[in-house]
Amino acid sequence: MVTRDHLKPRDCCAIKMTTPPPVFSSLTECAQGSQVNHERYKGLVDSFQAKYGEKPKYLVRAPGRVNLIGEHIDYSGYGVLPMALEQDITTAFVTNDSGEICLANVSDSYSELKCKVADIKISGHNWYEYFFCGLKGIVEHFSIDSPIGMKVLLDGNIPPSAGLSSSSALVCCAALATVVANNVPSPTKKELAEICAKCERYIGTEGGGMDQSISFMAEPGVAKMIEFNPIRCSDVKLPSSAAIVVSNTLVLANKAAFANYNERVVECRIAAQVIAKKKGLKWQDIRKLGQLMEALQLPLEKMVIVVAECLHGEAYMRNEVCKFLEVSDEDLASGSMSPSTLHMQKFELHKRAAHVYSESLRVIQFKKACENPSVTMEELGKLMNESHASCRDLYECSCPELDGLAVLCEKSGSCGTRLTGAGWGGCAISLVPKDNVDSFMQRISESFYQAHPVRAKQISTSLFATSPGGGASVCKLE
Ligand code: NG1
Repeated sequence: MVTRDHLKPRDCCAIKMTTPPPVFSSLTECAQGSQVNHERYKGLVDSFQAKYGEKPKYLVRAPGRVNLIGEHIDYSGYGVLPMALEQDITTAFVTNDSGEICLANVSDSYSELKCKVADIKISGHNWYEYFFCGLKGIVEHFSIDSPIGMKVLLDGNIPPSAGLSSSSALVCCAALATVVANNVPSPTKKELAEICAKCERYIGTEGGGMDQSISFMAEPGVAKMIEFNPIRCSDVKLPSSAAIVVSNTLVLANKAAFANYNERVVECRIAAQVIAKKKGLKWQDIRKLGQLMEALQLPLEKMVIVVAECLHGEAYMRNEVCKFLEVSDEDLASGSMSPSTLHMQKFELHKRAAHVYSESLRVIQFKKACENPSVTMEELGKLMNESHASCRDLYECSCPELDGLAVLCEKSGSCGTRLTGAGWGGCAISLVPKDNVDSFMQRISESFYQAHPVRAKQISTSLFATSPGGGASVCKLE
């Protein structure tokens, strides 16, 4: 039986979380062995000088991530298992006392911006608003009265809208740069992760905190099991013979542009409330499926059964939910829904809750399997395949391209393949024996990318093997 008490954080990880992100003094240290990043950082310093006519004082980087298993469960309060990528968002900057922020990107496809830090507004989904989220989060959290002015140049190599968390990397990078620029006394990785998980919600998505946590807490060579309320983590090491290969469908997964993500958050909340009422709990106090489990004091395996007992398999119509909870339509909207989901007329409560509890169980099984020295790749791959099937059938956050790619990956030698991140496009990850990575990638290259002219052009950034990278850091330049 698995209860939440089995998930006490490892002491060493708990200590590391209470340290601030590392500060390096050279680009080489900052690149942590990545030749690609080293070259990028040098290029960024040169571009900064060419643009602003002075050398940057600092470089701050924050990585993207893949999630190995545990999709769409962080916002229900359950642990997830991500690892950081080598790809990151990096910002070079100097400070001044203008009170203004000049924000530019090395890529011409992103517009420049100059405004008073005090005047920043987060209303739409412009790229720089993710930077503003991080900046505003720090300014508000530390009650900084007159935030310092900054000239900033950004460079990123995380494919955007691909489920690899480029948006959170930008938020985390901006937050850490704001901390350094304003001399905020050493916030810890944990504190920064909490602030960034909150402030990215200014954009309008009700995320759970996985992406910001791994961006700060990642360490080279290990994936992390991250748990919430409060945020904590422990190391998970994949078998030494295992490699992770990322393949991007190139179907853009821009969750801020659609309500799908927040709709799932609302369905999970209402599912928890309906079950709570059925079980005689004060349902108004329950907001998350994780909270419901705690209130019922049951293990995850039992929660899967509770879902089947308490919720019917059809979608619940809005008036049916109101009637059952004995609330008016307005009260349901204001108490359980969110501004971008007010249009919802039906709710898939059974499917969503069944996914959350079974996926949470798979995360724990995956972690335990990794701790077993005789674990097989097939065992881990099976959990990943089951996770993908659950995302596809119960959570309905896959898409035909991801499903098709998963089938190709299986035929090409993957032990397990699943979508990673929010889904509805973006990337799949595959667990592949290290010895077979080249042949696996060759097959996917031929069957998925070369056969398609648009995909073929982007293959070099879309299909790659990866291993766990380090977390956000600062580089102090002279
Ligand atoms: P991405 O893949 O970055 O859209 C989102 C959420 C995560 C998590 C996953 C699904 C944000 C910033 N990120 O990730 O918290 O819920 O979806 O597992 O909202």
